[in-house]
Parts: sequence; structure tokens; C-alpha cells
Amino acid sequence: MSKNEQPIGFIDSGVGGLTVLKEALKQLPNENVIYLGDNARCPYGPRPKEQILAFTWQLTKFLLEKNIKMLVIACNTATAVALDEIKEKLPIPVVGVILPGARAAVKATKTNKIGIIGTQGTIQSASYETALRLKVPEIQPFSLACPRFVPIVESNQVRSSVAKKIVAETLLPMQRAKVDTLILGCTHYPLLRPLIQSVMGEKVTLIDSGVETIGEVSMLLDYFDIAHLPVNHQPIREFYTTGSVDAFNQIARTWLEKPEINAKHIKIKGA
Ligand code: I24
Ligand code: DGL
Repeated sequence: MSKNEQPIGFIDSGVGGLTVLKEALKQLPNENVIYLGDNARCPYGPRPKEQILAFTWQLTKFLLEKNIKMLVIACNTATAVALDEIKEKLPIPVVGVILPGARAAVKATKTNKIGIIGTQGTIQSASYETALRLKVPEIQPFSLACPRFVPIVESNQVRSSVAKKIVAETLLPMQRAKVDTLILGCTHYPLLRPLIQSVMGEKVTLIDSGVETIGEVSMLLDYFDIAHLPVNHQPIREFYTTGSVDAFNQIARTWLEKPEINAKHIKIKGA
């Protein structure tokens, strides 16, 4: 076993990818990590494909210069649009959040009826549907864009009655589709999980793509023999944002329960 100290890189359109990073800190506490959030240009969900692809490349190039050993595209929208191209061109392993979620859903379903919710970009790309059908042709995927969910989370309203109403209304077609498994195909949706679960009913299995993704990262670290072994000192955790450092720090410190987080601002052309 080696002891690879190079960091794992995480990119996202903003702070949503911190749901994925939180899982990394839990499942892989020895790893050095670098997170880059494109807060200046968030959200990616409603943007055209070409733009999402160009932005994701810019984020990727920034982290490549930080000597990362693996790249996690922690954003569903960016994964849907850019994973294939980036994976093909990078010399290091690149992991997206879609395949691990699809794999977990295939494992969980008993009826082959799997629902997917995400941003407009993610749903339009049909990436989850393609991934599911390639694995098991019999799967009947049912996709639904939920453009109102990210704003609920970002306005701190997940516990409000308005949120309850919006989630119930939006998920009506999903309830009618009688899925037994539902993929939370957006970084923000784990924060709405209790609401989504109560609307869909306790019998529906919810799949958190972020959780599954880190399971896969963990497996790849072992497969390529590049995991970082436990050491006596604190691992390095670096945060970068293209937006406001104060706003980023506030959310990251609370969410990760790490008051010591001090993000750095970076300038990206066009951001
Ligand atoms: N959650 C998210 N984004 C926000 C937010 C939030 N404001 C409150 N909460 N704002 O995403 C987005 C716009 N900002 C981001 C920072 O830079 C400037 C622009 C979900 C985060 C998932 C980890 C609610 C909230 C919080 C603390 C922790 C978690 C959380 F205030 F959801
Ligand atoms: N991170 C995005 C995703 O997972 C959600 C926020 C956005 O639209 O940028 O799809």
C-alpha cells in the first residue's frame, strides 16, 4: 500500500456540492481535499449545454494545476453535460455523481420503476435514463425536472409550509408514476429529503447520489492504490469560490461543522 498525499478535487456550480464533500469527510476522513464552487455563475441548472461544458472545463483546469489525484464532478448538471468529455481527456480518474446513483437505484428497485428528479439541465440530458437503461434494459425510468427546489433550499425555506406545498405539487406526476425508487439527482435535494420522503411515502426508496458517489471514490482509491493512509496531523482541506468568500464560508462552516474553514476567492475568466 502506498500513501498518496495528493488531494482529491471536487468541483460544483456553488455550495450544493458540499453535500457530496460532507460524505467524503465521513467516509474518507484521511484524504486531503480541494473544493471549488463556481458561486459567481450559480445556478447551472437552467443554462445551455455549451455554457455548462465551458464552465466545467474552466473549473477542472484550475484544480488540475493543484496536482489532484482524482476529480469528482460533484454537480449533477455538470456531470450530465461534461463528464464524458472530461473523463476522456484527463490522465487521472474522473468520477461523476450520475452513474453511482443509477447503480444504487438498479440495486434497490423491485418493480423496475425508477424515478429521477433534478434540474432542467440534468433531466434534459437524459443522462440518468441512459445510464439506467444501459445497465438494465427493462428499467422504466420516469424523469421530472424540479426547477423550484433549488430556490427553496437557497432561501433557507426547507421547513416552511410553502416548501411543503411546492414539493407536494411538483411531485404529483412522480406519485402517479408509481416508482418504488427515486433518485435525488441534484446536490441540493438531500436537504429536502424528509419532505420528499413524506410526499412520496415511506415505501419509496430515496437514493442520495452524493453518498453513492463517495462509496465509488473510496473503491477507486483502493483499486488504483492511491488512498491516503491515516497520519497524525489534520488532513488538508482547501476551499475556493468564484463568488463571495464570506457567503461561502458562512454556509460551509455551518454545513460541515468546521468553523475553521477559510475559503479563498479565485478569478475565472467570464465569472
Ligand atoms: N443553501 C444553499 N445555498 C445558499 C443555503 C443558501 N443560503 C442558505 N442556505 N445560498 O445551498 C446560495 C447562494 N450563495 C451561496 C454562497 O455564496 C454566495 C451565494 C445548499 C447548501 C448545501 C450544503 C441554507 C443552508 C445554510 C447552511 C447550511 C446548509 C444550508 F444556510 F442548506
Ligand atoms: N449543483 C447543481 C446540481 O446538482 C444544482 C445547482 C445548480 O443548478 O447549479 O445539479
